[in-house]
Amino acid sequence: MSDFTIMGVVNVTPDSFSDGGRYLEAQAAIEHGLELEAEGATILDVGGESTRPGADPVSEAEELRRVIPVIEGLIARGGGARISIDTSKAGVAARALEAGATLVNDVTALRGDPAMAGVVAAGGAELCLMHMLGDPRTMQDDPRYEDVVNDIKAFLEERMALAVGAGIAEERILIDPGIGFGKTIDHNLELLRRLDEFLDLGRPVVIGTSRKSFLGRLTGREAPDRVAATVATNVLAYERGARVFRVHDVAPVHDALVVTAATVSPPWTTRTSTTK
Ligand code: HH2
Repeated sequence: MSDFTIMGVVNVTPDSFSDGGRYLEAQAAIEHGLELEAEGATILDVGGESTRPGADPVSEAEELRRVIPVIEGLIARGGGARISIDTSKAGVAARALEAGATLVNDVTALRGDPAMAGVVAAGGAELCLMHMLGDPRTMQDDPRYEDVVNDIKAFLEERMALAVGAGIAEERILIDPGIGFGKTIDHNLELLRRLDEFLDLGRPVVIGTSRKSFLGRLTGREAPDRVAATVATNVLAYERGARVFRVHDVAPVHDALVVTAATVSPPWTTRTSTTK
C-alpha cells in the first residue's frame, strides 16, 4: 500500500458554449478522469475556472455548468477515486459536495468567498488550504516575502485556525504552499528545498508543480514537455515530506513515487505484505 496520494488534474475549461459542445466536453473530461484513475490517481481534482496568471474570473453559473456533470459522471462510472472540487466559490463547492465530491481545493484558502468555510464544515468535507499572494490577475507582479517559507507557514497556520474556528475538523485539513501562485522562480525553488519545514504544521502537505512555468524557465520547454521536470520536483517533494501530489501526468509520477517511496521509506516488502 502506498503512503502517497496522487491527485489527477481534470480541468473543464471549455471554449465552446453550445450544448452539444458542452456535452462532448463533459464526456471528454470524464474519460480523461477515468484514464488518470487507471494510471494511479486516487483523487480527481475537477476544476472549471483557470487560475493561470492573468486568467479572467468565471461566473458561478458557468462554473457549475462545467463541473457538475463531470463530477456526476465520474461518480457514476469511476472506480472509487475521491473527487475534489477546485473552486473558491461556496455555491460551486456546495453543489459539488451534493454531487459526491468529498474534498474542496480552495486556492484562496477561504478568502475568496465568506460562505466557503460554512459549506465545507456543513458538508463534513476535507479542505485543501493553498497559499496565493494576491489574486491570479496580479500575483506575478513583483512578489516579495521577508522569508518565503516562514511567511507562508504563518499564513497557513492562520488560515487553519480560521477554518477550525468555523467548525472544520483539523484532521480534514490539507496544506499547500501554492507553487507558482505569487512566487518568483527562486521562491518556488526555495519552497521545494525547504518543504520539510511545512511538516511543523502537522497536516499533510500537498504540492502542485505539474508543468508549471518555473519548470519551463529552467528547462526551456513548453508545458506538455515538462513531464520529466515535473517528475523530478515531485520525487524531491516526497523526499521532503509531501504526500499529496497534484499532477496532470499521473502515470510517470506514480511510477517515480512508487520507487521513491520504496527507497525512502523501507521496508517496502513489509508494507506491501500487510496489504490485503
Ligand atoms: N495549481 C493550480 C490549480 N490548482 N491547487 C492546489 N491545491 N495546488 C496547486 O498547486 C494548484 C491548484 C494551477 O494548475 P493548472 O490546473 O495546471 O492550471 P489552471 O488552474 O489554469 O487550470
